[in-house]
Amino acid sequence: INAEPWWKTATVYQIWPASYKDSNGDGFGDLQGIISELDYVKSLGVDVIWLSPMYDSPQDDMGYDISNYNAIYPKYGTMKDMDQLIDQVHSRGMKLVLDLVVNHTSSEHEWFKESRSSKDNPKRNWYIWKPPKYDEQGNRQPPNNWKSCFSGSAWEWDEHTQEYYLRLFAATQPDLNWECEETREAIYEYAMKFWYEKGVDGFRIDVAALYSKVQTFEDAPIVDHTQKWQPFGSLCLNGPRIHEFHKEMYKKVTSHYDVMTVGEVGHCSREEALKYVSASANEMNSIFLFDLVEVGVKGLGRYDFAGWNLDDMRKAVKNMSGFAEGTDAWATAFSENHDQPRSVSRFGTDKNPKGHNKSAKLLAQMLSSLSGTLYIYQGQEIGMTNLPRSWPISEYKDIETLNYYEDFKQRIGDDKEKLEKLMDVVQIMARDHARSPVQWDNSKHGGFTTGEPWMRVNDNYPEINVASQVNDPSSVFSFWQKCLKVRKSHSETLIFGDLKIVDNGHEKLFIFTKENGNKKALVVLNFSEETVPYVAEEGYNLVLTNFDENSDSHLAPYEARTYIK
Ligand code: ISL
Repeated sequence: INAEPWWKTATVYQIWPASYKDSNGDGFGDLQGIISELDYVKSLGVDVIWLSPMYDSPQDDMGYDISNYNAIYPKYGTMKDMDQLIDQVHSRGMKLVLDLVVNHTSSEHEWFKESRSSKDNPKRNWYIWKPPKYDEQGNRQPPNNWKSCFSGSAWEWDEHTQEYYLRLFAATQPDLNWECEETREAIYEYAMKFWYEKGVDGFRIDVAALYSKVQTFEDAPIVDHTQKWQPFGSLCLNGPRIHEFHKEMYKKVTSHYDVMTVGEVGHCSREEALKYVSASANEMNSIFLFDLVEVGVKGLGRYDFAGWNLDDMRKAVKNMSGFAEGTDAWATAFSENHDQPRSVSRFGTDKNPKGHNKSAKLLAQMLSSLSGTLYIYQGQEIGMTNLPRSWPISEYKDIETLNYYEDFKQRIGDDKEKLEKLMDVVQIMARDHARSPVQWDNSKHGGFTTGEPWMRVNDNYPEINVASQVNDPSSVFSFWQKCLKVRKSHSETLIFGDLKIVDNGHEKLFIFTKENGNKKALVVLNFSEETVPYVAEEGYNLVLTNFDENSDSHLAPYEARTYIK
């Protein structure tokens, strides 16, 4: 029998612990809060939960700065709570996947504390240390011009030992040195096997393409002439030993367990992507590519956002859904996560209740028709939206946004108009849009906490919340339930089919087929707020739509239909 592994047809639901549900009134989400909502999660119809970092951490990057892989952040709970969570997820027939963050640790991790203590400490080589350079004026400079993903130089000066350490993200997120075998062994042991032995079912692998740095540590080419620090590009991304490292991780750890791995890879050619995820490569089961979440991003970073059109969407969907076609690799489908704004605000509308309801459903219908393992991010199932434009920068909490804002201010000065323009883009693209607390009901703070929430709840919680949707057959939530059922019952086309775009570049309609043998699905999406003429093809059965009635001659605004033959 050619049985497919369980993770291929699975739908994964991502939980970001700080903002899911607070059980003890301290204003932070926690593990007991998650446990209390497992029946809700199960009722959506998902198979797997991916839990973002719940490890001990100073939380400079919301847990992606880990100070101990084998302990729980106290505000989230204890190891006992974690064991209970694993158990409770399993007893409901679901699986639990954790986040594996091993490109870097927190600077509070014991490994780094030792490493920074002296140049001859045995763990010195576990991180990436380099002596300074000096410019013509004799001023101390970092070893090269690499820019941090969170603005500024990627190197941090350490007074104590008079060297710089590399940190591609925050100053408190030193990069581990994957060149050192002992470091890799420790990662496998503490960050991975420890959790597999506890029964977790896989990992989402953070920045999985960044571990191998080009060892010359040379300057990156200048692509942005207005700035001193330059994107590190291929000097860190998909580096020389990256596939060797992933093969080793697979051989030494992953292959010994019945688990799934999904690597955050982001940007690369199809050829490069297949190296990570072709089954015969024995590296990772699947990867996240950023085509869809970066629709409209035209420059070097997310704030170089230029708006989007349906052509951008078509191209992204084709790249994402189709990248594994005809190979032994596997795709993923997602439009949100904890680093991305809310998709209904970006690709649909949050401006009026009807448009919001219909466009959130249209996006659900599109996403659940794409190939690969499907991912839903907390709150997406009720159509949670971006934060209001009226919120000032002081409501934003994310280090990436705040550093960018400060850096921008330093470069352009306190120019009010330009800062307002930046806020226009922040309101579309910031990571914090995904990070505001889940809106459970219409009580104070959306029922997220009985205390003061660590981050303000979106003002629209009285209108958009779980309680008002779970028993309403016309809600976004109920529609997601339907989508997931239809996806499973037509998996041969929707999950496994090859995607072909058939709309001939229509300005408002996005139409594609998913084909597998003699089975064919036809997905018709009106991405506009207008009525558009459309006559359905003969010989198909309608299996899913976001309207109660469908016309023979046109599609209503944001109408979506899936036909099967
Ligand atoms: O969101 C980004 C900045 O605009 C991305 O570049 C992001 O930093 C990148 O996708 C890596 O993300 C992952 O690693 C980061 C962490 O902050 C993100 O939350 C995580 O998903 C560092 O661990």
